[in-house]
Amino acid sequence: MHCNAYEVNFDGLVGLTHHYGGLSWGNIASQRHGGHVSNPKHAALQGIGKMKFLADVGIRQAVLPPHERPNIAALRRLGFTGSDVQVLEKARRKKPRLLEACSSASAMWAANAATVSPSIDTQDRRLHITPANLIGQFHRSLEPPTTKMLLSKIFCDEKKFVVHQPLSTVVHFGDEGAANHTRLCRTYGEPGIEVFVYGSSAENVAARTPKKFPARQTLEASGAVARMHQLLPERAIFIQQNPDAIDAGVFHNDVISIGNQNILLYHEHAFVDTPSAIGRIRQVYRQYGCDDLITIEVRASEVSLKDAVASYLFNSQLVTLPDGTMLLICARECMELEPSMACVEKILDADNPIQSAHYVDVRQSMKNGGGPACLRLRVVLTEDELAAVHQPVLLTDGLYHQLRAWIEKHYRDELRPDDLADPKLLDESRGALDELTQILQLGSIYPFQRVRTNPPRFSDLSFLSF
Ligand code: SUG
Repeated sequence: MHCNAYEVNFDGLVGLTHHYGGLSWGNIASQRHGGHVSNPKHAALQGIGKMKFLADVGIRQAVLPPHERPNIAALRRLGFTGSDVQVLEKARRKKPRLLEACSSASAMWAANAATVSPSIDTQDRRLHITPANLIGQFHRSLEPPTTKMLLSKIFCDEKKFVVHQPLSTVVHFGDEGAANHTRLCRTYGEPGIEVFVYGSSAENVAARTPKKFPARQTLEASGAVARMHQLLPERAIFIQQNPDAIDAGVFHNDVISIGNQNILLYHEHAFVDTPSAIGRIRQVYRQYGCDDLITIEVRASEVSLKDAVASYLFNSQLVTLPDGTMLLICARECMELEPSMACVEKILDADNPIQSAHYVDVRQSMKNGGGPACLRLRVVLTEDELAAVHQPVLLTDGLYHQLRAWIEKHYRDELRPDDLADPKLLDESRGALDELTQILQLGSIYPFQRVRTNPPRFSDLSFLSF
């Protein structure tokens, strides 16, 4: 069984309120940079710069729009009342941390938006998408309803795509999406095996768990996603992440391992009992992938867990170029840390399909713990499926230039946590998103647009509550 298929990268466009809230416990970069001044314009330009690079090397690329922030509706649900401006001002005075959380641009990290199984892997031969519930962190738990709505718009052909509801919003089913999921296959169009990596199990309390930082993904969530996606049970593997790695700041598996087609690159301390985990993956891959998996293990003596987290080496994007060779797209930080740089050189020198590396500047995102791979959701699509996707979100040269101009026009180049209550920021944000929905031809999707068709001004909305 084989068909022509592509991996399309859907990147989250950085939102206008991108800031450093220090919101993610267990994410070392986020903690370290909390309170720093951010540059949303730079962040958004770095993001689309990366997208353009991928498109230019021949990889299909698409865009996911930001969510509406500050999230006034969420602040209202927390008891802040009055006009929108009053809600912002009260939150700033009484609970500035909540204002920061409700203003986070965290939807940019699209690897956490959902888990995706291509149609060739599923029993009903439709592509399945489960938006992640992201219940581990309050600011991220605000994302799923908008994510579900956006994905349903983009993947709207129900004969080809299924966009599920996120899992129940309880700790038992903590789900962080594709950041803890890797698909291995010979070519994208052939059936693959899907590897789910979890941090803890709600039902197996005897299993070792991290001592310091939270495990965000549960085995129960991964199992439910695999069932919802109608994967053949023998082709879905569940592996426990090493609790010590989580305690070292590896809050998602994509910070410590990466797979693409028939390659798995991972750190020696990525999993609980890494040799037997890799043995299982190899065995299932051999049984169903008709081939041998190429595994590249990076020893702690080469790159320590600390350096892996600092450089985000394993959060590089590993992509297949049109000529069949693979390219590693690393964060600039890898160049700045000798062990990570040496490791990339060693991988390039060795006998494997990874033949080139490229370093991208996504520093604004990195300072919140989001590397190149965090910013994208991989979706394997056949020709027919690609044609059924909402076309205006696919990145063309024209769209790239339009988005650049849109960013230059609307984004601030400096943002402090205190600015989040600025009524002008709310206005700027809504005006920009309104224009973006026109560029991407998405219709009226944001709460503020359901009130009226023209971009509303905060002063006009002061009598309303969402
Ligand atoms: O969930 N950072 C995100 C980073 C997500 C990275 N994604 C992947 N590894 N796939 C998180 O911790 C920080 C926001 C702040 O502190 O302002 C934040 O949410």
